[in-house]
Amino acid sequence: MAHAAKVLLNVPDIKKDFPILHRKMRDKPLTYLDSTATAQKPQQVIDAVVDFYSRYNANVHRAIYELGEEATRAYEGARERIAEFIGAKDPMEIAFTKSTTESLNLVAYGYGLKSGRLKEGDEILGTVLEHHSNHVPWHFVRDLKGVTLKYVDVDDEGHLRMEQYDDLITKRTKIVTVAHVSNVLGTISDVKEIAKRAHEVGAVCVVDAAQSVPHMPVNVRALDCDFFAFSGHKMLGPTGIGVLYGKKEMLELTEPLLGGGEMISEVHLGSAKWNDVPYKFEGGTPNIAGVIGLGAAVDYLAKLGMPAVRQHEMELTAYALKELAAVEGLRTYGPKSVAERGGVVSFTMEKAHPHDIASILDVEGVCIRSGHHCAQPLMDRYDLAATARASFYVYNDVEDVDRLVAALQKVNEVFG
Ligand code: C6P
Repeated sequence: MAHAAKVLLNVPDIKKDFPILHRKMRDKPLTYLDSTATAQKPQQVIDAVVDFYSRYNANVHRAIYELGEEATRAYEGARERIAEFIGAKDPMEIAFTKSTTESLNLVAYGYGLKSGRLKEGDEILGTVLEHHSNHVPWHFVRDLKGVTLKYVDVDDEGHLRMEQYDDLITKRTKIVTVAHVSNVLGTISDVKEIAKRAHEVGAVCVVDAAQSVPHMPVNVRALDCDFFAFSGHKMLGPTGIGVLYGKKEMLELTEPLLGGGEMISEVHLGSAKWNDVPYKFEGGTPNIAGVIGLGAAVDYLAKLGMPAVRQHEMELTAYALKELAAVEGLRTYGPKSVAERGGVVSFTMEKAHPHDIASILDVEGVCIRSGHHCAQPLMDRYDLAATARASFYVYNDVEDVDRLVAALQKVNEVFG
């Protein structure tokens, strides 16, 4: 098969950094095409975590002894590099959580429910392409505060219908929330424009950046969003570590979720005063190894260069869309132009259910996801129960796409 895609990343060298990619799956080379669910980890990240536990494991922000200070320096150093990676003005605008899910819940509870800024009758505007983690927390706010939830639709190709913001944003809108990149369609949202529209009526803009930060250059200051949530495990880092970026003044308005050690400046029997931002959100012993591992992941991605990562994924996606179009009975979803989408391709096949597709691919050592991808409202919008989904990252190349396509031909053979 002709390998048309020209890549800027040196994928053979990158693959060498990922030990898991050298194992066999069902006696076949492992073809991992599910990085949208979670990314694989380079040795550099694994080593950073092992190094912490082997050489300087201690609690952070508490110890006077050198070992504890070493751990604290590594923890806070990672915060600084993560802040720089997303263009935050100040590392104190980075709060550590366990995931995108927790970050979005923190905004919903801490800003939406507890800050006193939302009143009955106010409106929250989302979109139909959100992941469940950017739907359900707002359901909680609706049920407890009596606010109204509204949604911007997508067109048949999966673009947000931007003209709907004209009508759906009103004087009562207090929060406008959107996924930066859809985990199903790959659609890239115009966050800068959406944040501008939100600010025109004094609303805040909350961005689910789970699928953008790992895959493209982002700059929260240029986007001018108020909150920005993402997960470490989708960007080569460990599981169990997430980030909530917030403009300093927004984090100050947000109430903490977890009460406990380190999140306070003083506690008496009847009262407590919160610590400064972002520490008031980091109650209890944090995921120190996770933060340090995420710092190493950010170093790894910064070294590759995020413009190159994005270019690589665009070229690979263009190649995949072309090759998939030649598979009989296969239909892809999402924007046609790779400039408007991330490196994720959802598809269905005429003869096989997505779960059957994924099972047959598994026999070939090809890992893809099938199902509703935690985006059931989007599935409803297209009248689909499920799709199959392949997603690409820095360690994927055209050979991986070729193996995917060859395995899909087998699906057609099996289903006649
Ligand atoms: N999407 C997928 O296979 P957590 O699980 O908290 O790290 O991330 C949640 C999340 C939020 N927003 C978007 C856009 C996402 O894609 C995800 C996770 C995975 O599509 C697992 S369901």
